[in-house]
Amino acid sequence: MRYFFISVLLFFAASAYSQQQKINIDINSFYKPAENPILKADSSFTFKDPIKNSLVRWQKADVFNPAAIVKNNKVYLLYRCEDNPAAALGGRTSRIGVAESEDGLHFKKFPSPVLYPDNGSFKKYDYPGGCEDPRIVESEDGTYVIVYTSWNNKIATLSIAFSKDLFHWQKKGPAFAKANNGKFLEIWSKSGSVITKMKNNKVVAAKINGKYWMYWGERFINLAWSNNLYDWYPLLDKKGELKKIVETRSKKFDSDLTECGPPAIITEKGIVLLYNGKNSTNENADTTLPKGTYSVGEIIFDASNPQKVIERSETYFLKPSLQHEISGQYAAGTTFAEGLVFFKNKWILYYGTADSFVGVAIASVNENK
Ligand SMILES: *[C@@H]1O[C@H](CO)[C@@H](O)[C@H](O)[C@H]1NC(C)=O
Ligand SMILES: CC(=O)N[C@H]1CO[C@H](CO)[C@@H](O)[C@@H]1O
Repeated sequence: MRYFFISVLLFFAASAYSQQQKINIDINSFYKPAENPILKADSSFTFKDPIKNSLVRWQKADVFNPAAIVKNNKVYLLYRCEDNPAAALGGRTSRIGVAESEDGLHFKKFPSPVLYPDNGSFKKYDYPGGCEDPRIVESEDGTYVIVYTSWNNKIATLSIAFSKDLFHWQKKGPAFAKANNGKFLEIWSKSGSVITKMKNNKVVAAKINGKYWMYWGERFINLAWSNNLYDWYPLLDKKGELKKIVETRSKKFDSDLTECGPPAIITEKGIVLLYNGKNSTNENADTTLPKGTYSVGEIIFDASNPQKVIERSETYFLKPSLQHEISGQYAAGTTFAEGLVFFKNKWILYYGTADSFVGVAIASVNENK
């Protein structure tokens, strides 16, 4: 009897939540807890590289730029790891590892990487540079989708992988392989932020007007659509060029780049995209930030028209301030957001710091708003 009542209550709580979908993110309430940084490099982790056929210390150099997702009431990070501290930039391979947490702050790492360059048809895209900068979403049928950068030390290629369990990944190849007869296969592509929604208290990929959508890009923000979450088609302007949905702004934190952050999410205000603005390194820069700094801002798009900007933050809400955020592999200072979860009634934002560590910021949800 008691069990029955509890089940009914849970059922009503869950169904009310899915219908209302009343979620909001108050970007100005994010703070950095004392646990920072939450992941560090570790040279004790080894793995037999299938291409070199030898043991590598796959996270000896740096760990950063994490994707984040909630599964079975735990937070999982899929984070980028670089292997060789001695190698200059370009001489390292990135692989993606998994870490698990009960509280969103203290993580246990799993021993082997789960996404990495291997022999086979995708090696030409991701070797020797590796698999970088993942973002992750779940589809309504429970498939996990990673959007990541394949890096062959020549060109960055936005790529897709699927998994049912977060550990075994099937590479699907370049996101734009089929679009316009392969025209966008040769271009520099990065940073895909698939639009999601909250359903039954879970964040899942959303369809708008019958299609999935993804903001992507580094220099400016473009949009792409898909029917299956792996073949993506970029939006084009009248000239047939990539359509610029959002561009950089002179004298602001995003004067050099507007690079997509974690998966976008539909809230009461519209589609919220958190993005990484890079300050210019010339006279165009925001003078309140060091040259080349990466900080995080917000854009809100119309929930029924993902091309239409409703609101854009004038300045950053998160910037490098802690010692490990302003010194490291990328010394200009970086808080580079890629993972956002709703967990135990808080928004938790995971970011890379100076291409060296994983950091975290938390925003509590005000129930009375
Ligand atoms: C992958 O290819 C390399 C070089 O061709 C070879 O040495 C290695 O044994 C291959 N690895 C596997 C697992 O087949
Ligand atoms: C605080 C700071 O260093 N701001 C710099 C931002 O970038 C511009 C352009 O490089 C510099 O002039 C500012 O000094």
